[in-house]
Amino acid sequence: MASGSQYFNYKKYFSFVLMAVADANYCFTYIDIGSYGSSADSAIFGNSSFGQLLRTDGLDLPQNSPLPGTNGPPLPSVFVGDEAFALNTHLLRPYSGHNLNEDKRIFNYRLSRARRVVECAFGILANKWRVLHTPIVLNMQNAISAVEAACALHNFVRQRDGLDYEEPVHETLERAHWTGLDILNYLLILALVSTASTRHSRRKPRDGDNDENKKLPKDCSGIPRNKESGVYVIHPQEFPHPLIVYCDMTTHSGGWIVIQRNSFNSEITWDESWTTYKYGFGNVEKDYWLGIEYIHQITKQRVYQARFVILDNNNEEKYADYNLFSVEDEANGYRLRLGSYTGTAGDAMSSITAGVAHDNMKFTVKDKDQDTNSGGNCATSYGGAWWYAACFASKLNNKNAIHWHGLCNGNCKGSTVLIRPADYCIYLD
Ligand SMILES: [Ca+2]
Repeated sequence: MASGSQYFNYKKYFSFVLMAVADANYCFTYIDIGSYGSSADSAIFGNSSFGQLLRTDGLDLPQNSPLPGTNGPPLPSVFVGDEAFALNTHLLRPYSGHNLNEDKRIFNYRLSRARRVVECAFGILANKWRVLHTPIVLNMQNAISAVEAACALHNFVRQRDGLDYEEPVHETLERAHWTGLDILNYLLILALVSTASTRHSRRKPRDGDNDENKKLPKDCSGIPRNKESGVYVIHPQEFPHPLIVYCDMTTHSGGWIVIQRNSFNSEITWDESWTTYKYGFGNVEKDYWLGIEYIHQITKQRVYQARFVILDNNNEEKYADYNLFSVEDEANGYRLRLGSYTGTAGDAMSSITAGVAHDNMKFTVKDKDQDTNSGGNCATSYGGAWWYAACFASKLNNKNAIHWHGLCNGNCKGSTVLIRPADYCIYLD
C-alpha cells in the first residue's frame, strides 16, 4: 500500500479528492486528482496547478468581451464554483450567509444553475463507470489511475456519443447519497462558462444525425419506465435549449415532470419577481419552481394532465388530479387551463366559489398584477405568485403559508405539482 496516513479522512476511510473543471458539453477540461481526503477544500484548490495559474493570471483564457447580444462593457470569462472557492476576477462564487437581498438571492440561483453543468458531468461519469459508486478495492495509486482513466474515457465517450439521457444525473454532489462511496469526494466543483466554453470541439455529425439533441426526451414521459426518480435533461420541442428537471418515476406509474415543490420551512422565500418566476428558481432536488415560461413551453407540445400533491397539516398526503393542464403563452398572461378534477385533496383549483377559482386565471406576481381583484394585487397581499383570482382557494408558492381550501388553512406541510402527457399509460396494479 502506497497510501499514507494523510489519505485517512475523518470518516475513517482511505479517500482522495477529484477536482474538475468541466465545459458546457460536460467534458472535463482539467482534473486534479489524488489530494488527501483529509485536506480542506480550499487548500486543495489553492495547491493545485490550476489554482496557482488562476491566481497569477497564467491561464490562457479568452480576451474580455461583451456578453452575447449586448453592446455592454467587455467582461472577463469566468469559472463558476461553490462556497469553497475564493472570489477572483475569473471565478464567481455564491454570496454566503442568510437574509440575502433579492439581487443576491437571484445571483445565487443563477450561479447554482450554471454550476449544474459540472454536477451533471460528475453524474454522467459515475453512472457510466459504476465502480465509482462503490469503494474501489485497489491500492491508492491504482485507484487514482482508475479514476484518471474513467475521466479520460468520459471525455472520449462524450465527444462521440453525446449525453445518455436515460441516466439520472442527481447523485452527484449529494454526498449523503453516496453511503457506499468514500474513495471519491466530489468536493471542489467548477464549470467553465462564457466564451471559453465554445472553444471545445463538438463531435462530427453522422449520417442521419441531424440534431445533436434528438436523443433528449421532450418531457419525463420519454424516460424509460424502469429508471429511478431524479434529475434529468429534457428538450421541449422547438425550444432553443435543453432544460434540467426533476422526473418523478414512481408516483402513479411515473413519467411526471415536477414543476413545483415546496416544503415546510423551505430554504427559499418564494417572494420573487416576475422575471424570476418566469425562468424559475430554487434547487431542483429540493424546493423549486421550474419557471412559468418553461411550463408553458412544455405544455404547448401536446395535451398534459396534472397532479397536485398536498401534504396536509398532519403530514398526510392528498392529491388533486386534473385530466387536462396547460399554460398559455406570456402574451396571454400564462393563463391556466384545467380539465376535470378527481382526487382526495378536494378541488381547490376550479370548481370552487366564483371569484377564487384558479382555472382560467392569468399568473400574478408582486410586480405583475393580472388577477381579477380590482382592489389591488393578490400577490402583494398574500405573497408568492399564483394564478390568483380575487384572490385564492389554493396557493402553493409561499414560505410556511401553503394553502389548499378544505384541507389545510395556510398550514399545509408541503406541495408538489406534477405534469405528464394526458395519454400516458398507467400500470394497473
Ligand atoms: Ca388586481
